[in-house]
Amino acid sequence: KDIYLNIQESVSKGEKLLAVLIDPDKFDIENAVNFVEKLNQSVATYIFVGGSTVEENATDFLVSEIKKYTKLPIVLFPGDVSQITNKADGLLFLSLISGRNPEYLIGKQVASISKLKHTTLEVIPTGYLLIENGKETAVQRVTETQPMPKNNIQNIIDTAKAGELLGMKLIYLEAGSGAKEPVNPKIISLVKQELKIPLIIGGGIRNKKQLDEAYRAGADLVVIGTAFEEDEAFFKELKK
Ligand code: 1GP
Repeated sequence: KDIYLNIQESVSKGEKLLAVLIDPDKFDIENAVNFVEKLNQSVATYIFVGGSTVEENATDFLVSEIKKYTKLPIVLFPGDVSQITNKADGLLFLSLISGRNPEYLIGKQVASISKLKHTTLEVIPTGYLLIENGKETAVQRVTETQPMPKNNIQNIIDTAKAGELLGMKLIYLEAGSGAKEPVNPKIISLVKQELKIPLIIGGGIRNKKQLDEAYRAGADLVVIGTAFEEDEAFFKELKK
């Protein structure tokens, strides 16, 4: 299991990475073969699985299904402890450092340990920052935290840097699933300049132009969910 090592290697070569996010709550399991087939043919390098509100056991079932059809690493991006399953390869061990809700800073993490102990998942400590995007998102609602105002860029930079200095291995700037606007390229580039660790960007990226903008600004890995959920033709736009 060397998901993190591979991310670091790609970053050092200047390669750009793409994760397709599958939300077990929205995914049509009947369509799994077809969806994963398209995913395999695309430029995607990772499959992330997670959501803000997912039914108990739905993640476990979904991961074992998609595992049958792909060799791509499956990384959990959990909204809750119940979404941890040993069937995946890795786990983003998230702390919502943009917010001040202790549950999502450290509470859920403590609660996950008894479950994590029984897995062989590669655990990747990740500083997670929710950035204002123009409308309320599920992350904001579920975690009861405010997104960071997008015009206070210094605060975003300092928060990301604090995450790095606390020992986190990845920083994830999140606009929220289905965001009106993705994280502004200017914010991406200023945060990237300050960081030594890889930078993930997600939320509201719906076309190739926005994807390329995020990469150009300094995103190492981009996460896209909604655009694939809404139209699988988006895979074609991103052909290998
Ligand atoms: C959400 O960053 C991810 O947590 C992806 O967002 O669904 O808007 O692509 P989208």
